[in-house]
Amino acid sequence: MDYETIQVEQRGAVTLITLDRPKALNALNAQVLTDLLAALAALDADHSQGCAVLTGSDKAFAAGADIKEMSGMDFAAMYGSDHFSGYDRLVQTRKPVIAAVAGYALGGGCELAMMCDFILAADTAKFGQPEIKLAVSPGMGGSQRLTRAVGKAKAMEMCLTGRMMDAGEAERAGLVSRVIPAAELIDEAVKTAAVIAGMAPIAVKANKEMVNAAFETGLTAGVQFERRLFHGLFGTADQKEGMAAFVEKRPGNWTGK
Ligand code: CO8
Repeated sequence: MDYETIQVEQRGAVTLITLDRPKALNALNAQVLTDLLAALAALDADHSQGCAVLTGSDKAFAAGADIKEMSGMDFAAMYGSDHFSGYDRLVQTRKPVIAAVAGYALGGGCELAMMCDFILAADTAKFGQPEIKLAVSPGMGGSQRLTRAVGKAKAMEMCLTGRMMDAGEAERAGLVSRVIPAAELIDEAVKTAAVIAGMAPIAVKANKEMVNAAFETGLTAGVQFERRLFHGLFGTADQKEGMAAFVEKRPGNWTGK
């Protein structure tokens, strides 16, 4: 399939999606959303693919929502079209998506990275919610996801001042899982995605769903949800295979059933 604003490449069982609007530092316009939704729907539908990596360029993962596209819009246009609400569908992707962030991840770019299942950051990465400088605010979940990721103090400071966090600070604050030298970012992200793609597919979906549930539920309900999904995995052929393979000291051979 051809896309206008992204490049999609399959590397084994890993789908590598690269934002491709270099002249606008990968600013997110309506077409990017359309392309991303199509690429992630294709990922979910393709049994040969187990995990995606979403990345940008060396200079920018994405420098935010497209300010030029938004600047002329009024309340009726924004509210009437529920502008960018399609990103809610993006987070419903059932296979894991890893954000591999180098350079700027600002505004909607930071929010897009946080919609992924986890973030691997190059040592050049810079995260920020600078919308306040434009007299607006995060609008794709940043005020909520950043606060859950790094806590109120840092999230509030970043949203109110627009200051950026470098990769080291982002790792210490829990926004990213690991910092990687920029030159190795894509290879390391694809390697990590390949590890995930090599796991039993139903178990991958269940693990993703239960970790995400921690954001939506209280502890007792979350633990209960986890336990029920754990019980459910004992209804899969891959659970039998996985435990037999352990006992027989061999790799598991997954059927996705
Ligand atoms: N939108 C559109 N174009 C952009 C954007 C953007 N967010 N960011 C950069 N560009 C363009 C520039 O206009 C410039 O284009 P041109 O060459 O035609 O002038 C080109 O990219 C290169 O940018 P710079 O010359 O500015 O590059 P610098 O290296 O000097 O600076 C920065 C890099 C610091 C990243 C700078 O470009 C910048 O500050 N960009 C804007 C960052 C920002 O404010 N992001 C937040 C945008 S608002 C947002 O994301 C809201 C999200 C919620 C939306 C929800 C809707 C419901």
